[in-house]
Amino acid sequence: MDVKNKTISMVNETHFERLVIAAYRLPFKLSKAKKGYKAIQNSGGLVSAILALSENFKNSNKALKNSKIVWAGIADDLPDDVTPESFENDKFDILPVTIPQQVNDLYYGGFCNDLIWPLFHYFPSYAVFNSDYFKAYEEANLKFCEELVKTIKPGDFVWIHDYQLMLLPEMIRQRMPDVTIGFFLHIPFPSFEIFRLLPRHWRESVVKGMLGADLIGFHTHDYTQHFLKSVRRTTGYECHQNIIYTPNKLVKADAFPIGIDYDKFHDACLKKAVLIEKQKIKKHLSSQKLIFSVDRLDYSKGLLLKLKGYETFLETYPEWQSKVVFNMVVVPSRDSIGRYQEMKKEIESTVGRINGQYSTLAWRPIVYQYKSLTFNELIALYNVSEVGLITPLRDGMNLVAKEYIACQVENEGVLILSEMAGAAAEMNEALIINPVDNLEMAETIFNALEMKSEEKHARLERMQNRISNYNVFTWAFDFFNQTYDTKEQQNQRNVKFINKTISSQIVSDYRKTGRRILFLDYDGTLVPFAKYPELATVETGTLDIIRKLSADPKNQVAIISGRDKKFLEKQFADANVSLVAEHGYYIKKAGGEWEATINTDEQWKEAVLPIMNEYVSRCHGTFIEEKTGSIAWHYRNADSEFAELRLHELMNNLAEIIRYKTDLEILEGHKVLEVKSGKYDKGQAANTLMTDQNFDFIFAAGDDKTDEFLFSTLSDAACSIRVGLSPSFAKYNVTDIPALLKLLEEFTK
Ligand code: GDG
Repeated sequence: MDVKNKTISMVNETHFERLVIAAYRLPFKLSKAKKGYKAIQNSGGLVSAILALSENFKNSNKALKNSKIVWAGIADDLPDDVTPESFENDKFDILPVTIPQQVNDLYYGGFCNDLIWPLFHYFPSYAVFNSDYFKAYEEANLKFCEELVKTIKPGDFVWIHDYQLMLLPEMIRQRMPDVTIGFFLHIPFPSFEIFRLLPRHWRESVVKGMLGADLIGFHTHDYTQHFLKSVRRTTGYECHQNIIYTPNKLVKADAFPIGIDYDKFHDACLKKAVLIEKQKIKKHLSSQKLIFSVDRLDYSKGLLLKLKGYETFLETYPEWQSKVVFNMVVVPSRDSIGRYQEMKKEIESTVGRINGQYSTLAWRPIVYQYKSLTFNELIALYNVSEVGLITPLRDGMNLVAKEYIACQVENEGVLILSEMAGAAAEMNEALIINPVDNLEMAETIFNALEMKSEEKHARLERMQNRISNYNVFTWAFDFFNQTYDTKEQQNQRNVKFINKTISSQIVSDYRKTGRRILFLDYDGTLVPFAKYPELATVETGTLDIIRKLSADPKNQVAIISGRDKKFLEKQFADANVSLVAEHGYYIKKAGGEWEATINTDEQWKEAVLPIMNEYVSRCHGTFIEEKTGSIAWHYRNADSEFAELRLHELMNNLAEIIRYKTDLEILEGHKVLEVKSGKYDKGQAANTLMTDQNFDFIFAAGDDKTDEFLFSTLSDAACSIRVGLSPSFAKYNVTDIPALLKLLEEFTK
């Protein structure tokens, strides 16, 4: 079984009933038909992957048999009399999205191409910031959303593509919370330093928009990491490895380097029409070697730098003059726009200058073409050229690099590839260069031309193996599969989420029982976090619930916190509750006095305090809270990324200090690092409060790692709840504080 069929047979095991694609442009050309219009799909990689997959889904999946793939997008030159029904295509249901010209100019021409494109390709000085752009971007995404929600059904897989639709996942999610959504970004996701140039509201909307998806795909690990960092910095959501814990669900971000339809390119080299094209090219070349490049006209492609590198090569290695031809194809794009027009002029004058300087009667060093090639011409050029010169300044992936490798049927080509292309992450065996370094480019062209066949073969074979294995089908399959894996993870987590049935069960258990104890953590559980700890005071409504619970003679309520005695006493002055302060160092039974659970020698503080103080000066916005049995370093108000870095350093430093003081431990809470004696914790405090008593209902709620001591100490019969999405020993999770308070309020009714 070939790779394509193997992949497809794996895909058959996935479970969706219909595929709905949304991408800015519809990959169809319209031609007048008897009734309405015939829509002919273009031959791009994505379309062929989707087509091949859908053909095979249909053979094995009953639901898919009668369903066509839906493709939503904007149609170029849409005639006025066109309606969705008038598109004829036997494989796709086409959903044309229409956006008024004026809005589209601001949306596509403006926000997408004058802002996101330059910014995400590291050309911030080309980025245009215009508030009308963002409004149009929202409007256009909404237009897509409105069209799509009319069509989307449960069981559909919605796959949204690229930077033109970054708000769409969340817009659909708002209207259809359970639908499966994947989002794939085809361009780079830049480092946070670049991303943060977007106005705050725009960048928050972009990040939250993308997080509406279940899975977010990028071409490389680096782009994924950049995105995760931007999520942390713009939203503060917790991220562990590639999982982002948003308030409602977990979302996965990962690298899926897009592949090509390898066989299509490889096999095309042997087709008759391509052989004819090859003959034509060879006739012009005599014995000269051919260097080839094809790029869309764009500043991200580094076209002038490529010419500079080639010129340096001619200058440095004069022995190669007359023996090599560089065929530079530039595909027309956006050339009605000033910047592109200028770039084109500059390229053409540079080509003219180099040709003027080096040409002879019999030889022209550069054959420049400003046009699109036919597929057969492209394949022939890939196949015939000794060197593929692919040197973008920035590129999400660059499929040309992969296609060039696939077309090396005789294994005689060498790929020179910019390290700034996403493809470089997968293609180590190419000759990797920095496109701004013209000396390196010149030397690399020389090395490529001089390379021995064995080395060429060895390099090509490795790349061909990789690219033929992880092709466009495997890529799409991997994406679908990972999305369902993520859904599975969400579901597993949902099992722990308290839904109506579970909540009624807990309330009914509560009501049936007569000796109950309730352990409630304070910060992040009963009270939201504030900028400074003293500002996080308990609200009247919450206090009412606690009072009512503690007034019930069947209940013992214990507030179990890392806070100090004084603070807790003040917050719960008139409630009949037990208090546990400093994670269990002090316990005060309801109506009783404070008691210390241990006697610690506090000399250790002398060693720890100066280190923590040092980190207060080294990390702006952090502060120290000193308690009887512990010292805490709070970093909630510091720059989160920087604080994370300092946190690890501080932990290492502290670990050194307390290595010989085995009774001390380092405790990580919510944006706080605490050093305390390891002889007590919330779990032990809870046990103390339950000593010699039999409870038939044990309840515990908390929100951070310190509460895990409590959860893990309780018996299986206990009902424990972690506030938030983080993994936990607790039996259940609730999304947030209001959800917990709602349950506690139910107890009081
Ligand atoms: C985005 C990202 C990422 C080019 N000239 C001709 C021609 N082509 C075909 C090539 C190739 C495609 O166009 C260009 O490849 P890119 O990789 O640049 O793809 P884009 O869609 O433009 O760009 C990019 C990609 O998405 C995929 O995720 O790699 O980084 O910017 O397939 O063969 N085809 C023909 N004549 C030409 O003159 N027939």
